[in-house]
Amino acid sequence: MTDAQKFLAKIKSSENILIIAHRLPDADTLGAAGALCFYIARQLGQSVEFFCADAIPKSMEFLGLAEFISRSGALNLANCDLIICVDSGDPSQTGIAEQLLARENIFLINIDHHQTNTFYGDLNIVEMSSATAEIVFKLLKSIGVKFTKEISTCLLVGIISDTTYFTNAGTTKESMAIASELLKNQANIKQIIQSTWRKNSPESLRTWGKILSQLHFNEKDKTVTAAIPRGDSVSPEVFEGLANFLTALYEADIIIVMRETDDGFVKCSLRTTKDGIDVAKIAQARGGGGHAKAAGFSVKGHLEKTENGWEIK
Ligand SMILES: [Mn+2]
Repeated sequence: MTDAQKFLAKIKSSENILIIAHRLPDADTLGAAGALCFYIARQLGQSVEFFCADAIPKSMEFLGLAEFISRSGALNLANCDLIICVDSGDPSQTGIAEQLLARENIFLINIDHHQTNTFYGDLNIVEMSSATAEIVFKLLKSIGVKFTKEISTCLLVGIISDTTYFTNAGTTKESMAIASELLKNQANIKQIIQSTWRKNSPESLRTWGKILSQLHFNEKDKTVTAAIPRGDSVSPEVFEGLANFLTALYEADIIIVMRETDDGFVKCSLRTTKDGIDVAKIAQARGGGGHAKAAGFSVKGHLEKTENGWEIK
């Protein structure tokens, strides 16, 4: 049996399926989850619920995941017999690791593309693709799913977002071919561009301006650091968006965007566009994870500006 056949057999033999996106959800985890929810509910007519420990950002509401969120609000794993985690490299990414690890008689399918994935599922469909949405596309295609407009839109937003509009190192001819096939199946590209790219407000650009004006470039080790002190609250989307934007700085080997959180941590997002540099390894050594060209970690501490740039003290 192939993974896709096992995946389909598990879905068909389960009564209550729970799809889980990672915390601080991005377009890939939501798109991959959305495509699975729409397929299971609309084409198989089975019961499916969606869970994310954090709220769906306003910009992603158009995907239509709200209808799959449990009405009771509370998460009770005892009610389900199959869990599918999407785009989560390890259980802690879901925000409910303890409950996942303590589960009994619930089959867990882990669908992900992070190189730091820990293979925590009973079935692990882990591939180094441009996006988890790309893996879900291949899975659904191999079992003959009809790519409706809503499924195609969900998968395309994941691919567009994780490839940063087909510009980063994760972009392949396969991700472009899949995107093209999704467009043929009526994926709503106009809505995707509007929701993910043309969404800046004067307020968010002023925040960017303030952060960019304090940008530090260390010529010796070719790192660029940007910092967002506590009190300058920015959404996770602005934070990741800024890190992606800074990859336009060709002189920098490594881009680091740091943000102080209210609970005494500094969240760091790492990017590189250079061959031979693997930021996932840097993040993993500090308890985080991610991809070779985009990764992140959190450490306890606060930010201080020194003559060497921003430092975590
Ligand atoms: Mn992803």
